[in-house]
Amino acid sequence: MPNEVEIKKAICWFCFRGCPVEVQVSNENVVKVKGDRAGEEKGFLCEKNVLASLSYNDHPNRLNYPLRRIGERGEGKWERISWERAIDEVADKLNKIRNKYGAEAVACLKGHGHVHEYWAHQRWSNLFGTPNSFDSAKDCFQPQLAAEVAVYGDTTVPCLPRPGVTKCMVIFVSNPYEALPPDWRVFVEAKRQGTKVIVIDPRLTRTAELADLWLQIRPGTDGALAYGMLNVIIEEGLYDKEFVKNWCLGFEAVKNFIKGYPPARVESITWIPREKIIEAARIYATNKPAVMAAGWGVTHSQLGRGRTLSVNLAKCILRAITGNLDIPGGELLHPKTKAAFSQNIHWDKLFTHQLRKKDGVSADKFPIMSVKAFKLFQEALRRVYGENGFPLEMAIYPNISPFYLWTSILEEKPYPIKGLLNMGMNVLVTRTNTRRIYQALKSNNLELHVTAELFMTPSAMLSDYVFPMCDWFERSNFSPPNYFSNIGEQCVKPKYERRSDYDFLRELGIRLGQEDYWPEKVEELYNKFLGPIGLDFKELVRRIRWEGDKSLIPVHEYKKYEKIGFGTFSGKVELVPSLLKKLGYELLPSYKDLPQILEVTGGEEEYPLVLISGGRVRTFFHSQLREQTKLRERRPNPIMQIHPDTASELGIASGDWVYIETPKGRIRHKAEVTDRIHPKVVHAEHGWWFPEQPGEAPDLFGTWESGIGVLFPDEPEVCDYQGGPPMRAIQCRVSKA
Ligand SMILES: Nc1nc2c(c(=O)[nH]1)N[C@H]1C(S)=C(S)[C@@H](COP(=O)(O)OP(=O)(O)OC[C@H]3O[C@@H](n4cnc5c(=O)[nH]c(N)nc54)[C@H](O)[C@@H]3O)O[C@H]1N2
Ligand SMILES: Nc1nc2c(c(=O)[nH]1)N[C@H]1C(S)=C(S)[C@@H](COP(=O)(O)OP(=O)(O)OC[C@H]3O[C@@H](n4cnc5c(=O)[nH]c(N)nc54)[C@H](O)[C@@H]3O)O[C@H]1N2
Ligand code: SF4
Ligand SMILES: [Mo]
Repeated sequence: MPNEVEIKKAICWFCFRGCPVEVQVSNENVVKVKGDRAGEEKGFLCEKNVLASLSYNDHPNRLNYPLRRIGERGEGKWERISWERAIDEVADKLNKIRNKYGAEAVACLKGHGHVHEYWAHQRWSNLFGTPNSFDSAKDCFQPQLAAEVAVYGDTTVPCLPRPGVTKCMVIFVSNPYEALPPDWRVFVEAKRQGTKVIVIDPRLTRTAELADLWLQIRPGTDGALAYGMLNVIIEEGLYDKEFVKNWCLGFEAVKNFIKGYPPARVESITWIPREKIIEAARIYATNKPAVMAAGWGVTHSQLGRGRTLSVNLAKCILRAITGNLDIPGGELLHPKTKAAFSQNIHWDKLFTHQLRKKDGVSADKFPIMSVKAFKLFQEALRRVYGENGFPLEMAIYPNISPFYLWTSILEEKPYPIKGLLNMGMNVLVTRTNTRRIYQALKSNNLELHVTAELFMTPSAMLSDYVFPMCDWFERSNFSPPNYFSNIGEQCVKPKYERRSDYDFLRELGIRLGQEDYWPEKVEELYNKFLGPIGLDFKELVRRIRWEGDKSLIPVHEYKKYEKIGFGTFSGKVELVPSLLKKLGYELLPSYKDLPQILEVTGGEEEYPLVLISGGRVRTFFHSQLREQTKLRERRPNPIMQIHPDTASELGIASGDWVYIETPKGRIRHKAEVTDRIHPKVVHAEHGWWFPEQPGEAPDLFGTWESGIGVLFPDEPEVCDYQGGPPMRAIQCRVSKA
């Protein structure tokens, strides 16, 4: 007799976009996955889902039981132990570290693989008492959000164009065709309905093909371009004078500063012809409403504190002075949810314990990550949003600079870090300066390294304990503050001995004195936080997913600032934000920090090409999915793109293996010779490791062979203003392998 098929309404988490899906389940097995046509994605699924859904949940490489290391760290010798025992041992060791060195001697890593429960990890580290957490958000949206919150006390990112309404979109450092597959059609439709498109990218991507104006920029100079656009807009009087007069502070300072960035100078910095800079500025300023869509890579594409701050602030200034803030078809300020529980679910007022204790290891070097900054932000936002009304954790929660994390392990300065709890961050592959990370993870100074993972990754290989985690089929989904779109049901029971991140953290937490904070079922917590809107989780799933009830989605209220002001100290848009000034940042930084940076990244004579990395491909999500055969068949090898002129000078043809080299190391990729890239720039994919290769150290599944992190620096000089390292725009040299 055939088994009955049940349908579950879940959320795909093969990437952080979280598309709604209908999963057919039979006998606790996933038998079919379809896009949910009721969602705004209209049933769209990308190739990750289509080609990996059925092979994922019971893939032979999945981790199924807790493991304890028996050989040397990295030797690949493990024994299976029971959950009880593994958790008891880990809790005991964490406790010993806390008693001996203080809670801050344990650092928590939070990867991008499990965004739906990221709040639980933050909750755990707050309760344990450590300010040392390192989250993947640091590399992408966090620095932008922090700048926005400092300038207008709110965030717009990520804004999509509104077809038929938005007249212009500027895409800085982004390729939504690959990175946001379900939203791509919105970009295409907007263009069809007349939105002018400006794309800034050293590569002619699918997104750049859509452009009316494509600016082939020199990597790492987007801030200078934005300054140049400001120069034209202000000199030609194309800004929104009413808005500037009524709502902006600091305009005169910007106006004076920006005189130093005329198009001719900006051309020499950015390689973009001055006419195009002028044209871009005019198109943007005169086609309102306009959005700067997507673009998370903008920070890690620039080198150093000054440049990262300038690009993020200049984008905020452009949005504001052109009067595009919070108008229909423009830059929507963060859509507010009815119940402002987002911050509560993370902090639950617990962080206040931590506020009285030690700062994170990099807080004095990158003051925006300090407790002082947290308090300042809270103070500025309080007037507009109330006590806990703003999801501040998105923008600035304490997040340490990885350089100081690794050196705190290796050199015990500014104080020792002795334990690492890694929840799904494949550090060895997705971070920079792999050699330093490897040394830190191998070091005897590190007394405990625990990893919670779905697969035995290169990073998990260097752990003392590995815990097997659930995938998205095996748990429910709820992602504040987007609970209207990202809510989904559990489809199957966890297989083998896998558990959800929540259950793992809970088990560990209750052994460490956190028993009051982790109810048995995660849904109980959801219900608690949903209280203010008078619904529970089951009801919410039913109403939103099964009944398509849109009435719960708050209607956006435009220009609310006219009633309550902006969430800054002054209540105005602070073009030169007082908050960052109070933290000692140089505002409106100029483009002067290059020589100091070159010491770390290598000079142009020895390393003549500019390396960019990590442009997204639809097939993979960062370091994930390399074990999925059908996806791997589409992209079996790491690819480096190079221009035909440059390739022929170097004797390189498409399909050749090539070495890419920087002062930090050498890796090899396969060449793709293409005129879609600037002749002085090469682009290499990120996230590569080879699950089919030997995993024991030092091989670590081919980490050293093709992992892009081997090439990139992590030193504070090149880090962004929050302490995150660059992942693009360094010098390199290329040769045939
Ligand atoms: N050179 C270069 N490097 C980059 C970038 C770049 O552009 N260029 N981009 C950077 C950016 S923006 C980001 S966000 C980072 C992402 O870097 P990471 O956060 O490391 O991201 P992933 O490789 O997606 O995921 C890490 C691990 O999470 C595991 N995982 C998946 N689901 C779960 C779960 O539910 N629970 C747990 N515990 N684990 C899970 C996966 O198996 C995977 O091994 O990479 C950065 N690295
Ligand atoms: N399929 C897939 N989708 C993803 C991800 C994934 O791993 N796979 N990761 C997700 C995550 S965490 C993030 S943060 C987003 C990021 O996604 P996006 O915001 O789209 O950004 P990226 O894909 O990082 O980079 C986009 C473009 O920036 C260009 N670029 C490189 N350096 C520079 C520079 O200095 N200046 C300019 N102007 N352009 C430059 C590259 O050529 C590339 O085409 O994607 C998300 N979506
Ligand atoms: S874009 Fe693809 S991988 Fe990402 S959530 Fe949607 S279907 Fe899943
Ligand atoms: Mo990211």
